[in-house]
Amino acid sequence: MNLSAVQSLQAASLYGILDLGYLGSRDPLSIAGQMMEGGVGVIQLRAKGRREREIFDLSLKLSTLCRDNGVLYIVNDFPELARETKAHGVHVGQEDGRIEGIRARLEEGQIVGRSTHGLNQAIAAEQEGADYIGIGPIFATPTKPDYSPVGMMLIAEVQKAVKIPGFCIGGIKLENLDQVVEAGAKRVVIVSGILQAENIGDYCQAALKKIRANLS
Ligand code: 3NM
Repeated sequence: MNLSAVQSLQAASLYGILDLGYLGSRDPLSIAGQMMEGGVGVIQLRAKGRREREIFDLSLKLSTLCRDNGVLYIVNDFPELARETKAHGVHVGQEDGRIEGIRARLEEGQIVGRSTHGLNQAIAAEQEGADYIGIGPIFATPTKPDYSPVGMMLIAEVQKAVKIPGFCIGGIKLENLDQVVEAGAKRVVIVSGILQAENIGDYCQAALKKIRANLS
C-alpha cells in the first residue's frame, strides 16, 4: 500500500532528527539507516549553519533512502529545497511566516510541520493549516538552548485542543520517556538521545517499545 504523507504521519510514533551538529565525522546516510532499522517513522534533516548546496546534496540522497524504506522524510527550514529534493515535507519554526505561504512554495501533497511552544501557538498552527506540530521543549535541552521548557502539563492540554498529530520534543530520552508518555504523549521526537546512543537501532527500538506499551 502506498500511504500518503499524511497517513504515514498519523501512523508514526517516533520521529528522529538527523541534526548534523551531533554527527561529527559519521556518515549521515549510515546514521539514517540505523534509525530506520530501529523503526523511526519520520526522519528530519536539520543542518543549522550549513551551506545550502551541502544540504541540497545530502537531502537528495536522504530523500531516496527514506522513500525506499517507507520512512517519511522532512527537511528543516527550506521549503524550496524540500520541494526540489522530493522530501515528503518541510518543518518550520514560529518565525518562518504563515503556513499558507510555506505551502505555496511546495508541491501538492507535501506536508508542513510547525514548532510550537505553548497552547496558543499550537491552536494557531492547526488553524493555519499545519499538518503536524512539535510541542516543546518539554525539558531544557542543549540542542535548542535558547528556549525555556514548557513542562509536561502542556502535552495533555494541546492534545485536547488540537486534532493534528502533535510530536513532543525537547530533552526527551529513554530515561524520562515513561513520564512523557504517562503525561499523554502519543508521538515523540528524540534528537541527541538517539544520535549519542551507543547502538542507535537498539535505542530507537527501546523508545518505540516504551511509547507503544504506554499506549496499549
Ligand atoms: N525543537 P533533543 S526542542 C529541534 O521545542 C528542537 O521546538 C524543539 O533535541 C522545540 O532531543 C529541539 O536533543 C531539540 O533535546 C530537541
